[in-house]
Amino acid sequence: MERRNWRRRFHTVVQQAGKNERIATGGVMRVIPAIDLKDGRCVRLRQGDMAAETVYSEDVPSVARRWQQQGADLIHVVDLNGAVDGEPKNLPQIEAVMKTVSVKVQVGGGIRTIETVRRYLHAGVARVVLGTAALTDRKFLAQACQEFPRRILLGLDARDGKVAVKGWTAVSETKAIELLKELAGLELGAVIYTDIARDGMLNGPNLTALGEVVACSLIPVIASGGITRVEDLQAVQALGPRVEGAIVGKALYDGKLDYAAAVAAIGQR
Ligand code: AMZ
Repeated sequence: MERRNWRRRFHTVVQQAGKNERIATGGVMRVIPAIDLKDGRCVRLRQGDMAAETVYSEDVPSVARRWQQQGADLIHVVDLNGAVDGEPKNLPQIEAVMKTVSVKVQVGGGIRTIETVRRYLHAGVARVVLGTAALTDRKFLAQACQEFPRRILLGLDARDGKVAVKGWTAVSETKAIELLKELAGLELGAVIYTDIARDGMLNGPNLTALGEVVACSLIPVIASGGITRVEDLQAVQALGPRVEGAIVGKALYDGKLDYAAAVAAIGQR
C-alpha cells in the first residue's frame, strides 16, 4: 500500500501528443545512494573497471542502514559480479540489506531471466534494473514489463553514446538514445542513464547527454555517473521535471557530498 502511494506521489500520467506519459511532479527529485557490490563487499569502481576498486565496507547492511538513517528513501544496489557473469552473485548481501532497511531498494546487475526478476520483486525489492537484457533479449524485457508494470527500470549505460553491456566489458553498436526510443512502448518505470566515462571520477555528470535523454524520454529519468557537488545535483534537476532522481556513489562515500546538504539543496521532501 505504502509503495503504491509512493509511486502515485512520484508520477502523474499526462496526455501529451496522444501518448500517456509519466512525469515526476512537484519538482521532486531524489538523491539515491548507490551500493555497488563486488565479492560480497561494498565498493566503488572507476569508470566501471572491475580492477580499479576501492573497498568501502565489508558490512553491507550497515552501509544501507547508514543511508536510511541519513534520510534516503530509496537505495540503488548493483551486483557487479552479477552484471559481468550474467546471474546474481551477491544475493546474500542483497537479502541482508532487505532485512535491515525499511526504505525502498532497487537492484540491478545480472538480471537476465524472468525467474530472477520474480525472485527479487517477490522478496520485497521495489524495482529491478535491466541493462544487458534490455539490449539483447527484447522478449524477456517486454514480458517483465508486462508482468511488473513500472517496476522494471531501463539501465542505459553509455560509453561514447553507445550501449555498454555485461558489466561494461563490452560495447555494442547501438546508440543509447536509439535504444531508449525503440523501447518507448514498454511500461518501464524509469530510465537510469549512466555515462561510463564519468562514473566514479568525481568530475561532474555529462549534462549534454543527460539533456538529450530527458528530451527523448517518455518515462522518468534518473541521472548517474560523476555527480559530485551540490551544483551538479542542481544542474541535473534543472533539466526538468522528468528527472526523478540522481544516483550518487563515490562522492557520498568519499565525503565530498553530504547527504543532508544534497537533499537540502534540491528541496527533496
Ligand atoms: O560498474 C560497472 N562495471 C557496472 C555497473 N555499475 N556494470 C553494470 N553496472 C550496472 C548498471 C545497471 O544498473 O549500471 O548493472 C546494471 C545492469 O546490469 P545488467 O546485468 O542488467 O547488464
